Amino acid sequence: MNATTDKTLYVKRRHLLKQAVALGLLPSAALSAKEAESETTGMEVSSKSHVLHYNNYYEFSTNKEAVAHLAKNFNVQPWQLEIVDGDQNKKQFSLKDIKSFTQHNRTYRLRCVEGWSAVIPWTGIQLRDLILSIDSKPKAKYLKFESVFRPTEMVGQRRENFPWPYTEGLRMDEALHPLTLLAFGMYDEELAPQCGAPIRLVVPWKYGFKSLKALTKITFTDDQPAGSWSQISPGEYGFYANVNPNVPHPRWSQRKELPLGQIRKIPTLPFNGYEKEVASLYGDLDLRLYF
Ligand SMILES: Nc1nc2c(c(=O)[nH]1)N[C@H]1C(S)=C(S)[C@@H](COP(=O)(O)O)O[C@H]1N2
Ligand SMILES: [Mo]
Repeated sequence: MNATTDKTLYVKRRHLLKQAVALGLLPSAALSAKEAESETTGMEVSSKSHVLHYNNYYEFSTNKEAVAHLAKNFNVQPWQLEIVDGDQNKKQFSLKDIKSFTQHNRTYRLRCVEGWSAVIPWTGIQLRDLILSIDSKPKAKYLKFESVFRPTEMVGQRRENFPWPYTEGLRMDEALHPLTLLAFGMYDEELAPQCGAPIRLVVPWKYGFKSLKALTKITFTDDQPAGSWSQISPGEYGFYANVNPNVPHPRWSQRKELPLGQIRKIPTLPFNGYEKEVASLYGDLDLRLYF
């Protein structure tokens, strides 16, 4: 075998490996951290300072630039994540328990329904690994996710015009998809408080509001959970919230997005660029009706 063939094979193998990682079929540990960050995605990672200082986190403030400061002293230790699977099965997980599952580094796009976006390198576990450790054949149709309620520490929660705690839901197959993460790190550091420390959900093909921060409770349920935003305004924020440039928000178009730190908008991609991986979850579902 000559050197050229060798190199071609190597490149091919790396390419396949990267594809497998990007699809969530292999842990990104199969690649070096740097490759996992940039090459699997071909996306430019957003600068950390932008991601840390422009946040949606209504528990603290509706002013995105004020969240970092207000969340600075948020107490994340000790932390318990409670998982309720029927009346009989309740389990508590510490952060240490969560971190003991296989860890993954994944760089994902995050697309806020408001029209801005970021590319963030997360560290976390696949939610599926946690779910399947509790119930290897989950029968419930949905999972309901709840954030912490701590109005003494979270000044925004003293406002009563929001249905606290912040709540979201996923269909079980969405929750079990390998792309769905529970993140506890970003940029190779602990998750910042303003970004949802100590644990948050990350569902990269859905609008950012589905990626709930400061997760404390997951409930298995057969009833489709009403997320906080769909409770407030069901005509604007649906249960699915799959990123979709073809379905405008009632008050603005979703065709484009402004990446944090940039001055030019870029086209928004169906399923936020994860169409190949997740479109099959939705089969014939009319995504204009089920937005
Ligand atoms: N608990 C909680 N989770 C939340 C929110 C929130 O207000 N409270 N905002 C959501 C919205 S609208 C977006 S776009 C993302 C923003 O994540 P980031 O600030 O880390 O970029 O978090 C989501 N998760
Ligand atoms: Mo958002």
